[in-house]
Amino acid sequence: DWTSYHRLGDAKIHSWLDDLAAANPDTVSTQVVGQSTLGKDLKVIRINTAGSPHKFWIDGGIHAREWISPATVTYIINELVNNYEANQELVDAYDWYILPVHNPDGYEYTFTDDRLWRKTLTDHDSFWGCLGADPNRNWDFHWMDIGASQDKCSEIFAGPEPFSEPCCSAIRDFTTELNADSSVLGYFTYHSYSQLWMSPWGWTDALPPTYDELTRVGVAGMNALTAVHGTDYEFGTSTNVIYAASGASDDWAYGVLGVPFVYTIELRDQGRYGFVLPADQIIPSGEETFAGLKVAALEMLVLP
Ligand code: 0X9
Ligand code: ZN
Repeated sequence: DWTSYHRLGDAKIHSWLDDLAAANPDTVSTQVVGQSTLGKDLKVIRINTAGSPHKFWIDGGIHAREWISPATVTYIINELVNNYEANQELVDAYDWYILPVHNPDGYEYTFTDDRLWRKTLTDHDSFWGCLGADPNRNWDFHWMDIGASQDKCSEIFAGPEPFSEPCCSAIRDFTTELNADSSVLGYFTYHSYSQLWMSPWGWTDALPPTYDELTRVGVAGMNALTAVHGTDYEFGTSTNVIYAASGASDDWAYGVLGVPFVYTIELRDQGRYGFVLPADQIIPSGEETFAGLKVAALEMLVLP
């Protein structure tokens, strides 16, 4: 349910995904697309109701402490699978691939050890004993250009080299295979917090080549999101609305993978609770985020 935040194992997120697949054997399946550093599964759920040629990638939980992200992504999955009648046009329009917890080691660590942990838990032999790398600085596109660090104790440690983090290289490989025929239209990655709907680029303040299209679809989605509960969002490129930071998954998905509609969405709130967002905001966040996704995803299919 969406009244509290859930762990990964033991009848929690992963087994819920498997239960959805078991209950909908013709349309829903799960697959383990790799393992984290500590051997936890990277579990992707696929929802394919109508054999659409257009694929859609969604991930959450790349940063461990951003609990509203996996919670909102599982809410989205539930809408797509268990509320099919109400959302049929959207569900049928894509072949969906959704990873609720991109950084499972870090996510579990925020329950057991450190609520505000951000990074992975890979041991990079830090002199000071610091663990992990920032999985959103580890992608091989302008890696370490800006807004990233080589200090192993930094919250934005980019890793010793690009794709040092197994949770990043596994998703690189999986999405590259998915997009071998250029069929992935959307790559949405959910973070928190700040209430921002961001397009590439995040490594430069220059606008990406298709910024007009990214804006048309992104602003349509954002307005639909705001319409649900009046939650204010801002649209723009990552560099222009927060800060320049390179080596993130969004710029890689747009610049290397070549997916046309790539967004990083920073969910609730604007800092009152920050990462420690009360669980009673999960459902409203899910409702509005799903409404935004729905409009954006359908808008993506409309030729400009
Ligand atoms: O810094 C990040 O990785 C993201 N913000 S967060 O507070 N969730 O850590 C923003 C990433 C935006 N994209 C790029 N800078 N490319
Ligand atoms: Zn984040």
